[in-house]
Amino acid sequence: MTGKLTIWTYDWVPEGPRGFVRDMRLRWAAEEAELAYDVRSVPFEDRETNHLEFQPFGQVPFLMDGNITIFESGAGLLYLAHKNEKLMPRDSAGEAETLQWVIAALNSIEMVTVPWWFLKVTGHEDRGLSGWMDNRLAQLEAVLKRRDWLAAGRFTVADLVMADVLRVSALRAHGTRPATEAYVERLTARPAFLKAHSDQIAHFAAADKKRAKHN
Ligand SMILES: N[C@@H](CCC(=O)N[C@@H](CS)C(=O)NCC(=O)O)C(=O)O
Repeated sequence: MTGKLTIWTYDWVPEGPRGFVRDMRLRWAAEEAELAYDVRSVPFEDRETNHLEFQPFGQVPFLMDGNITIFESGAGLLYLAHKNEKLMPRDSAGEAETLQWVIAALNSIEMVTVPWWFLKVTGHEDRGLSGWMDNRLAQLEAVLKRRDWLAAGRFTVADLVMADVLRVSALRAHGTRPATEAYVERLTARPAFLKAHSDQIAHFAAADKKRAKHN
């Protein structure tokens, strides 16, 4: 499919998650690959029921490309990676490396960092999660000590999603991992990240203004 992509996010979110809502991943990838896109919104209120035909968990983001709709930010990233070589190399070895690190970011790192963060903010008992997470992050630190990029010796969508998982402030403040910190800093200094980030902040700031007018 060609033509303009549509990245869907919420029409508004509270201050806390701004800059971290996962449409960031799709915006960032589209910016890196110079793919044309629009951003559209579903209401944050009643999110659990109001767009289940596109995202069965009532979450964002999801992506539309012509008559194709795809949910899960990781799936959206891989879909975009197939459109543009800047996000994933075209040789089989490079593609395999990219795929494995995208899944590792989501299924080995984020699967522990998100619950860890959630227990921390809700004040619930850790139940050993910190030890599990610290071990994973130390293993990743050892990898990042040896190389600048996760896959294929170059920037790929695997770095994009891994950096997005790792850039959460509470995580960066927890422990000392110099190679990981340098990696996150380097990735989040990329112009495509900065553009995606400021666009997301502007999207929710515009929503504040609209709300203020209506109240
Ligand atoms: N695994 C999903 C997670 C999506 C997700 O957690 N989205 C958040 C925003 S970043 C959301 O919609 N939260 C509202 C909710 O869960 O009700 C993905 O990566 O797309």
